[in-house]
Amino acid sequence: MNQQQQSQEQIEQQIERLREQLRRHNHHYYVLDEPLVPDSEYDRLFHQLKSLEEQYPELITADSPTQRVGAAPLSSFKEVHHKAPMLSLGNLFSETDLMDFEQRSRNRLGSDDPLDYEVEPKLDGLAINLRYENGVLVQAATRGDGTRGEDVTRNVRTIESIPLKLIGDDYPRVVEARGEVFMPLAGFNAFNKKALERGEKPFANPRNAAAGSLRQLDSRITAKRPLAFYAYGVGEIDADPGVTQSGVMMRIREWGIPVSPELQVVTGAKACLDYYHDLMRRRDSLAYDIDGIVYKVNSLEKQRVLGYVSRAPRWAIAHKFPAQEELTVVEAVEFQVGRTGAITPVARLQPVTVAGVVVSNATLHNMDEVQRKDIRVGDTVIIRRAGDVIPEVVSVVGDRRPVDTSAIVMPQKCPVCGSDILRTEGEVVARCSGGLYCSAQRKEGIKHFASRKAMDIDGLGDKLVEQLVDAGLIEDIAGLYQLHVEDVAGLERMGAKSAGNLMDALHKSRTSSLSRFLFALGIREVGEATAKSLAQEFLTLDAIMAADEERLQQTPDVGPVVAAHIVSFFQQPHNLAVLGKLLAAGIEWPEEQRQQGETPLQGKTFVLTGALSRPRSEFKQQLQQLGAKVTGSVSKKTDYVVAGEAAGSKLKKAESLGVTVLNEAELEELLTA
Ligand code: 9MJ
Repeated sequence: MNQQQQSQEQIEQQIERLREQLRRHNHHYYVLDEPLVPDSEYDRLFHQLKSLEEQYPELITADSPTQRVGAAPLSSFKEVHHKAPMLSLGNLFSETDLMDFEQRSRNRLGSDDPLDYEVEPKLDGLAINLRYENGVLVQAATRGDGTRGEDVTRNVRTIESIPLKLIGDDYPRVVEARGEVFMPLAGFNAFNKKALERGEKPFANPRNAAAGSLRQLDSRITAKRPLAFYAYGVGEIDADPGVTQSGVMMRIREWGIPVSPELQVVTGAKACLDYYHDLMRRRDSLAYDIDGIVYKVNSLEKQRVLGYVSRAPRWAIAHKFPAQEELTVVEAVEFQVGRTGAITPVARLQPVTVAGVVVSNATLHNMDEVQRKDIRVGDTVIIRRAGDVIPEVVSVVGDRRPVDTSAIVMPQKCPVCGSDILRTEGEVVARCSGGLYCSAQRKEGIKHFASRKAMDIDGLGDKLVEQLVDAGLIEDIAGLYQLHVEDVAGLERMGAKSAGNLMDALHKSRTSSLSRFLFALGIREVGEATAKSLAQEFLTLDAIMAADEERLQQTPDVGPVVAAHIVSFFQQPHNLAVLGKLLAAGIEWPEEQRQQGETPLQGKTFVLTGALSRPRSEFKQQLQQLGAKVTGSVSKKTDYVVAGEAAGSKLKKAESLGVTVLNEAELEELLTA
């Protein structure tokens, strides 16, 4: 072999090594949610590969991780004929519907045994089929009418979490993974923010954003959109798929294709409902929108027996969450004054039930939002209520606008104290300039001080604070501890007993913690987490008060803006006077300790595999709280492998390495020990 050939071969090997490394990193990042290296290292490898490929363009292959940038526009999408039809799902809307579904399935199966279901969130995006031949992504197509879809391969190749090449070597020669392309909320919000800054039209919701992005003829545009993918089934596959739906999904995940981390196996309709309610509660903390749950009979044999009706499987059904959006009419707009004087326009609405709760107010955030959404009094609007979040106006229904609407105008004077309303150049928020002269600001400050996560003063609700301030009994938070039982007992709906209880609660609240107290003071931008970090960093109030901006910024999460707010708070004579009175009233806290210490599973490394009966993320969080590390791959360094249902190669590897294997019950025992 001459010198040149040898170096050519070495370069080919180097390129292939880099590609393998990048694929492995992608798999850990997107599928296992366990990055192996920091982003900077990934970028370094990526650029190394890219520059080698630039030097040797003849070595570029379509499955290289660099080949995701999009290509010149198409004039139209080619049609794709699905080898196995892509199904849609029937819906059910109530618990009775679910019981009926279960009973129907059992009747058809001729068995009264409880059924196992694979359960997973229903994503609201665009269904696609990914076809891999010899491990390489060769085609991606939309569902279309279920038989014929559109070839969106170029666009799908730009989605980073979709592998261009499968990992490992035990994938079938042909496998089609089916799933949903969606836009996670962070990306959706960031994209819309940028669109607005550029004066472009934002997307109405993440579903439209995903569909609009995937159906671009110019894949270079798709490449700029933050899309993601979770598989929920298979199409054509030239291997024995195994015996359960969950087992198939675990194998797909092992080949490097992302599968929802929420996927579980449960037994019986009752357990399906528990899962439904659990996810509905957690719906707003997920990184993406879901609109319900999908229940699938887990046994593939039972699926075959149950079969299909029209284009929907009889073995799967979607259970939709209640709608979070409804239509109503804006009857008036009022302006509320917050703790920091911020003026918020609030729409008074014709009352309407949204997701089971009657809504009659919705925040309009600020005047920029009012203008952008072009909201007028009298308009019919779409309102959205998501979880505990304050309901908001999504958009106006333009063609329902009556002729006699009126504009929403920011007042020039504070509706509560009459001071000027000012808006600093470059800020979206307008503020009442009354400061502590404004009773609204004082009331909000006291409500915040008393709230659960601050001083947690039981029984001191919003109404009572308003009465106390309106009656002139207190002026500020320090006044709370000067109250006498007779002052309070005379108030509306207050007897001697509740007055006594409030006194007790006030007394009790004096013993608190430094972080709660800091949070309770209501320093601008100092939320709960920042207050905790400050307490940990400085340990005493005196040390925080003595710190300058530079020193404050050594605290995690404290930047120049927060530091400036803190310094300015402790410079104001009024605040120092209030602080003095609070400390004189006996507010105290135990000495702050730096957290470290040993926790029971400190330093132990866990790998979770297979389907568990609670979300993997929950187990992971619990383990981490006990000091354990949770990683994605099994090695000699792994202490425990937790094997759920249909665990595959990781379990085998654990056994071959002699790593301790736990079942779910044993894990639960460790967690509660
Ligand atoms: C969605 N949209 O999340 C299915 N889906 O299964 C899930 N859709 C499906 N499964 C069979 N999780 C046909 C459609």
